[in-house]
Amino acid sequence: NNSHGAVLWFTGLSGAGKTTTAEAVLQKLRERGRRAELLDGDELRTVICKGLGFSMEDRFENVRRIAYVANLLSRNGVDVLVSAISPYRAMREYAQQQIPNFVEIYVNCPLHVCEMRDVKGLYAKARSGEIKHFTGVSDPYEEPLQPNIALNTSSMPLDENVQTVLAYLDQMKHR
Ligand code: GGZ
Repeated sequence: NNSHGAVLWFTGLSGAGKTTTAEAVLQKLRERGRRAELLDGDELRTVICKGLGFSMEDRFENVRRIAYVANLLSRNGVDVLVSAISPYRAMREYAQQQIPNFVEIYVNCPLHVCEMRDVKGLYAKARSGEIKHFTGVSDPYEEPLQPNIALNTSSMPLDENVQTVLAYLDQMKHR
């Protein structure tokens, strides 16, 4: 459908750079005059996903709500950038099935690099056991097997990753 926006679904570990990359792409899209919105898992957990935890069930519910909103926006021509760990393949497949123009973007970054960055100090808390079920430490992350785009934030600069995403969007049909 020509009037649909794309849904760029950024998946990866905490601290891998999903939100940073998505924000940079968002800015570029807006500069190009596109209507675009970012749905950030961490942020939505303070509003429409408030009260959800990190069990498998709650993570699925989180993704289900995000996919629902992404769908509403994208069918109205808005490009949607989603930043959520979305650690299970099944939940990403669910989102893909719900959403036309779904683009899976694997924001890859080795665990030890995420852990070294530890921007919010969450990995330290996960290692000490203060936070349980922490993705990559004490909870699973199922890597995408066939992502539409694979980025690496430890070996590639932000600018280059942004260009990779924009180039992919440019070659998408029906946009
Ligand atoms: C993973 C956690 C956890 C646990 C709190 N596991 O990097 P952040 O801090 O800013 O973003 C992470 C966010 C994860 O929310 P998502 O909505 O993206 O997750 S999911 O898609 O799995 O539903 C992280 C923080 O919350 N955080 N506890 N146990 N990340």
